[in-house]
Amino acid sequence: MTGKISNTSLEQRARNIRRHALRMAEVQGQGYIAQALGIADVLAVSYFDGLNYRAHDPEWEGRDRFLLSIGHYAIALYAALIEAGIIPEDEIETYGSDDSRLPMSGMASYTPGMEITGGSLGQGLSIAVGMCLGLKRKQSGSFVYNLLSDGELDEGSTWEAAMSAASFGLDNLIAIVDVNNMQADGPSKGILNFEPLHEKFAAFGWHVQRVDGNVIADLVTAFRAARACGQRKPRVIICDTKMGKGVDFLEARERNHFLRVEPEEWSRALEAINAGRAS
Ligand SMILES: Cc1ncc(C[n+]2csc(CCOP(=O)(O)OP(=O)(O)O)c2C)c(N)n1
Ligand SMILES: [Mg+2]
Repeated sequence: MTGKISNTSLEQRARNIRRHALRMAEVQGQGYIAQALGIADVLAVSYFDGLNYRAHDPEWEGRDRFLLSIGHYAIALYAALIEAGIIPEDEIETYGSDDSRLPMSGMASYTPGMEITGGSLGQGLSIAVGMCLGLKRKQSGSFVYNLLSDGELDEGSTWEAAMSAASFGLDNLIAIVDVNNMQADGPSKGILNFEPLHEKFAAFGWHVQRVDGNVIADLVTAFRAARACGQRKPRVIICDTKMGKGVDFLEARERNHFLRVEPEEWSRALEAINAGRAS
């Protein structure tokens, strides 16, 4: 809910999101935890300063939609939905198990608050464009947020959607790109160089901001400016994030797209978050 809470409270929310994600990953002993730690600040600002929603009525028509293109980041979104009160905290123990509402890849039909099934990369922005057009036809004031990864920028469909969004003047669309400079096969820029990203989105007709995605105060300013910019343009917030943020030995891992962590390391990771070194 657009609650305008203090940055200190948002930092606490981000720490809680990291804790929930770590506890889920511990259930499986592995997971996409480095991304979750990296994106926790963005999710805290999204769910506690940016989005309008009703925790007890996740399908409320007047809500802002948050689309997760990147199904493998589901662990991060579940952690935010738990912190937001949309998913009960005790479901953490079911993470990734048969019959759980929290499968390892995000599935819209399973989980409250999960708007789309996004595991096939590069589809989210196109879905967001369609939703934005539909909301405009209904004269809704809701915004559609779409969290993409830097790996998704390699998908041509992302750029078709970016061009469409500007062409249709979708000022109800806010894309968030997590630039963690990592993909499944290694550092993103070594695979396909997507820079200069600010200039690319600007050339496509978007309102563009680029921020440190692990600095709450900067995120708050950018998220508020994206809603309020007043131009008839889609908006993008490019967020540079640090994988493993807040847990020094996970930040230091080189190939951290998918992590296995030893049992004793989970408690060390939680201690690092509890000690407040995150954010
Ligand atoms: C269309 C498509 N191609 C390939 C994949 C396999 N895949 C899953 S995650 C991933 C890496 C994508 O990059 P990014 O999300 O930036 O990785 P991360 O930051 O999580 O390391 C790939 C290629 C997929 N899910 N969908
Ligand atoms: Mg990445």
